[in-house]
Amino acid sequence: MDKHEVAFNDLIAQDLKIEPRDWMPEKYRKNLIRQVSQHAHSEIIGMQPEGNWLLRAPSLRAKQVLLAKIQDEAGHGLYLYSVAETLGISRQELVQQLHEGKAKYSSIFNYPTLTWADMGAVGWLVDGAAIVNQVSLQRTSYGPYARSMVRICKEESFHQRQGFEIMVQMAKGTPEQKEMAQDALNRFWEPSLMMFGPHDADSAHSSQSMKWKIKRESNDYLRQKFIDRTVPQIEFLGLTVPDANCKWNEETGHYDHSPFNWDEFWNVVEGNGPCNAERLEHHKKAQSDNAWVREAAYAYAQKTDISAVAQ
Ligand code: FAQ
Repeated sequence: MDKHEVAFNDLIAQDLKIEPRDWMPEKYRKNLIRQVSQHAHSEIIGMQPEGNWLLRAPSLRAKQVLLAKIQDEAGHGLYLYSVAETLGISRQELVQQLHEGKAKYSSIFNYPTLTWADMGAVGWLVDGAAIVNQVSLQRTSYGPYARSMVRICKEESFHQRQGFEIMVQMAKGTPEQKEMAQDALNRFWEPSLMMFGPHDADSAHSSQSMKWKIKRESNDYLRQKFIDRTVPQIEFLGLTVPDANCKWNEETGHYDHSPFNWDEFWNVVEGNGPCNAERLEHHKKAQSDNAWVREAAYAYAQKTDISAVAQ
């Protein structure tokens, strides 16, 4: 082991942060780019299912709140692309990997948002699941990633509350509204649990990522934490958990649940979910329609000699 590797291992062992100028193993760098870019793409692609409801929000207040939330997600994507750039990859390459299907984004965003109650379910469940995962990532070993998570978690917490507020309004509203809330929960429950990734036994990256402290908790641990925290909220709403086997287990101190449909998960991850093609096409079109903005910014930067501008 050379002295660089010893110093790197030492920083990890002491729970200190690895910073962009520190030496790091090539596999650590590549694995981080993979995870952070997947995270960034998720934030950006994740704007689409909610953007679908912006022009149909039921009040001006609801529209303002949803708009602010979606703009936050754009900000999260930008912080995370910047984190990935500190690892020596350009924004252009990251977007190209997404378009070529080499980089993934969260499976959850490949499901359609069919009713206004889905805006409640997305904020409450999807942002709720994202928070459980991201709170643990505040302690990730890569400094810029850990620091970006602090602000992101604060904002996700507002998103979770805005979603829960919609769910309360719907679940305590008319019978039809309550039915819509239940239907949204039914459709988003299992896909939200799958955001945490495959079972630990099938998680290709977990073992190495945990050793390097890129990941601080396992997929199954975080998924169970989310279930335990969310089932009482479902009960508060007067809704039914869409899983007959989801019952409190005195012995384990956790809620049991049915086995998940992993075939569906892998099918969506491999690009065959209900909205995969639509999401990617929309992103490619936006990228090409807006090319002139990047070109103009680049031309302006060259004229004014701002050498640090991203291409
Ligand atoms: N979807 O070995 P593992 C949000 C892939 S942010 C698609 O367990 P890892 C905010 C995985 O990439 C949501 N693919 O992987 C918001 C790997 O394939 P690869 C995003 C998945 O990395 C709300 C393979 O399966 N959050 O929602 C998924 O150790 C509302 C094997 O899996 C993050 O990205 C999946 N669900 O653990 C925005 C958090 N799960 O790359 C807008 C950061 C796994 O070898 C609106 N990421 N795969 O080709 C992580 O914590 C981790 O990457 C995990 C997966 C836990 C997601």
